[in-house]
Amino acid sequence: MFPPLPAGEGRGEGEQPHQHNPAPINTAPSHESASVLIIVLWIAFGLVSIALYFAHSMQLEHRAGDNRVAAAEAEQAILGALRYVTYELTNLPQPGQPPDSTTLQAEAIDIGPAQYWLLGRTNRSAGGATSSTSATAPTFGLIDEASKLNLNTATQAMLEALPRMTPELAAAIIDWRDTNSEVTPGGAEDETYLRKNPAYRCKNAPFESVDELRLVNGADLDILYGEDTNRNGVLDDNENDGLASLPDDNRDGRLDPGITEYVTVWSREPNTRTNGEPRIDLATTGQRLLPPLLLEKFGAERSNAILRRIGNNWNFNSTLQFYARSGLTADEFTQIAKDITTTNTPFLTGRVNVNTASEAVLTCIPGIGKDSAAALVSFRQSNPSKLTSVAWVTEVFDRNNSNALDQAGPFLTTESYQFTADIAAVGHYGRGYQRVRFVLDTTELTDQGAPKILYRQDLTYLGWALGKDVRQNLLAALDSR
Ligand SMILES: [Ca+2]
Ligand SMILES: [Ca+2]
Ligand SMILES: [Ca+2]
Ligand SMILES: [Ca+2]
Repeated sequence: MFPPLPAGEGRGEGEQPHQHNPAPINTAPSHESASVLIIVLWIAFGLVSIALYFAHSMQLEHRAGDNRVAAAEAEQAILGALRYVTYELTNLPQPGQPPDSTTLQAEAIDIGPAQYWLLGRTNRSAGGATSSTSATAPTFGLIDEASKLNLNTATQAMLEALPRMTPELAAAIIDWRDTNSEVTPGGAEDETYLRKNPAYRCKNAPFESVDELRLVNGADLDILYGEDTNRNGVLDDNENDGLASLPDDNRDGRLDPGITEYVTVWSREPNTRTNGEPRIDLATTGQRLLPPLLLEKFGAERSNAILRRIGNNWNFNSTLQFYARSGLTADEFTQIAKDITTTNTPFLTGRVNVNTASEAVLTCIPGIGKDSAAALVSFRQSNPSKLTSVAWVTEVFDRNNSNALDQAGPFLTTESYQFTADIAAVGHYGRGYQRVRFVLDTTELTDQGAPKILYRQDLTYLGWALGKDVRQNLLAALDSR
């Protein structure tokens, strides 16, 4: 006997079918909605990824755009700085003398959201530039082109005396600029250059830029730029760490730059008096024109004494030699120095400004050499008021050592007419660094009466040249925003 089934528990199919299979009825739609959910999730995930991707690339784009804006601001600041320098050089208080370095606006000058700097050289405008160029912070100002050796007028011996120079390169420089094709011993003419790949010819004409040196046989990057790879005249960290980072430097705590630091092609002075007339050429017009000038400046008695001392020999190889022989005082000489000359060409090319040249450059000048170069530099540092004409060098050389004076005289001046404005700038927030170098010539004027720009070179690719301090100041200004 079977116990009676409780109501509703019978297996009869017709009875309460819903209670027997609730699961199959509900499972089918739940599987479906799970798949839908997963698909939706995937789509959502995909959309989010795409959104994130675009957001990121927008951000990058925004950043890049922002940097482009900053670079454009820096470029404009450089043009602004160039206009400022042009103005200063147009309105020099004394033609032939550099602008006053103490009032020149050369460091972290604001132009809108941008700032510019004029990269100068250590103490040079102030009469310094010692042999130990060990400064790690840049000096700001203009660079005097007359403080350098002129590649077009320096003799082979003068070139050979430059730091890092090889006798072969010095000879090749002579061959590059001379019009003939006779090979100077160790030098290079057409046959050397035609063997190169690609082949080219020896120029046989004057240098038009310093960078042209890269074409001259034997000029490698080490000789040209030495340790100063960013060409700022300053010892940067990577230039004093040996081989840890380029360049391969000697880690001696001082900058050993290449020859481009010391040479120019632009230095020349007008051979005219301040009123624009030609200077009195002592050998030709001296006997006729100098006596009235001496009379006007110093009176009859003094003038006659000077003329007696000069005697009948009016041939001088330099005004410095004239000074030594005439018995003029340094003050007297300064008063007439710009009125007299020993050549009759319209320009005096390539004389070195003894007031601003570095010891390395002075060392190259005949009759000076290493010892006298150091003595000249230290004399001008301690006697800044005496530098009004070349007469002061006789206080360093023995005035009776006519040999040294005769040799050095033709190469020395105290005037400068060409200046480099090496301008670096950043845009807003210190971004968008740019650097362009200009060479300006005050002996050649534009229609507007402004100094002519002889050369323009973008140096942005050399990287940061303003040193650690400027970078830290910019970062600090950014933090304090
Ligand atoms: Ca030649
Ligand atoms: Ca450097
Ligand atoms: Ca290094
Ligand atoms: Ca070094």
